[in-house]
Amino acid sequence: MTMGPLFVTRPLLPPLDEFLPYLEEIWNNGWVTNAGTFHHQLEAALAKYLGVPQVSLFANGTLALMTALRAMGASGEVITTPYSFVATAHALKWSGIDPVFVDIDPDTLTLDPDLIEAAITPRTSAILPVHVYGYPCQTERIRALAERHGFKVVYDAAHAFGVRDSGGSLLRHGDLSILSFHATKPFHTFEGGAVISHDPDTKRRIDRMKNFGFVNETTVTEVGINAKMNELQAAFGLLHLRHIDAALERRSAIDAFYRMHLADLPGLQPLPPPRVETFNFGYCPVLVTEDAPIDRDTLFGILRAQGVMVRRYFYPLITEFPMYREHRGASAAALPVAQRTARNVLCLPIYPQLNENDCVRVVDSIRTALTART
Ligand code: T4K
Repeated sequence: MTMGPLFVTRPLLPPLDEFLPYLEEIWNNGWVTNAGTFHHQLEAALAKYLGVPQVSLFANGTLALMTALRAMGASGEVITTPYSFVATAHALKWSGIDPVFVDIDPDTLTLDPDLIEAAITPRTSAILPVHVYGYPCQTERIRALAERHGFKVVYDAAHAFGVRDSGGSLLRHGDLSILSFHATKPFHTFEGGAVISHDPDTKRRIDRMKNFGFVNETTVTEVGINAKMNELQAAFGLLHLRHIDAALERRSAIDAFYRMHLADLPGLQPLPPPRVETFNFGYCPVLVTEDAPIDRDTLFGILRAQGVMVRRYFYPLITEFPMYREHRGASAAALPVAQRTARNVLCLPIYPQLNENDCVRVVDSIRTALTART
């Protein structure tokens, strides 16, 4: 029997006939983009679901991040993490801002607040931490530090859809947060994203910025961009929301299955569960420890050869890409924790459509690879 590939993720696609009524409505009213009905409905539905005051929808997470940084007046240098998807740094660089890299803390794999102070210069304007894999940053320490220095904080919360800590949504932290609704995310709109703000004035400004800066037909008050989410994306988002709780529950069960069946394996260490009230299980990262019988890349090769399409999010580090190598903080010696994590991490397949046999296949492949050599 041949077995197809098990990808690291697959987009959730509800039955097509559930999407058709939305399409019919779009076809009937002829409104496909520029703040249509579904756009407004999804903003309201997401604000309610996420427990946040203001949601501005975007065409994707990268444009949401670029707009958020600009809205906060970020310029000069912004302190950020090397352990993220490259879009985090690209959003800065594309906007003419120099990313300054600081190492991550080994428990949460997020920006280490102890190291931020030493990276500050007169050019620093903001901090851009990432809730990587949905694991919360040390938000209180970052807030205190930013307040002390008068910095803005924009959270790259691309991975943090629906994550809540004891005080509520993780998205309440910082001046702004951004989400990604890319097809690879637990909640997606094919492509998409959002900026989460805390007051109506900021939301209005962000909404203007994503629509060329238009206030009305004849007035443009600032340099804007076209970063709007269209009606097909928004309609799909409304449909996806109807399925999200069941999908997150299934993800949680898969995570628990892996944790249980991989627990006794020498050389493999799942990340400790995050200290949150609600999690989204968007990723399932494990670390191949230094004492493992084979190294991470050997295990990666064996699993991929068997169709278990694990990924090395986030390897290489952003600082290893040529356009970031010379930036402040980018030297390997300054980033020991990020270097070690990028060298050891593997993300296992996790998405609601995985069935029990698929999960057993993932576990068995890893177990065989790691124990065959001991
Ligand atoms: N900040 C952070 C921290 C981020 O992680 C991201 C994006 C952003 C900002 C920017 O947000 P966006 O502008 O993207 O909204 C993926 C995604 O493209 C990217 O959104 C995501 N982070 C990043 C972590 O992962 P790739 O290059 O790994 O995706 P790809 O095409 O290899 O897909 C992974 C697997 O998913 C495939 O092997 C199979 C499956 N897949 C994928 C697609 C696109 C499907 O089954 N169907 C599909 O349509 O970047």
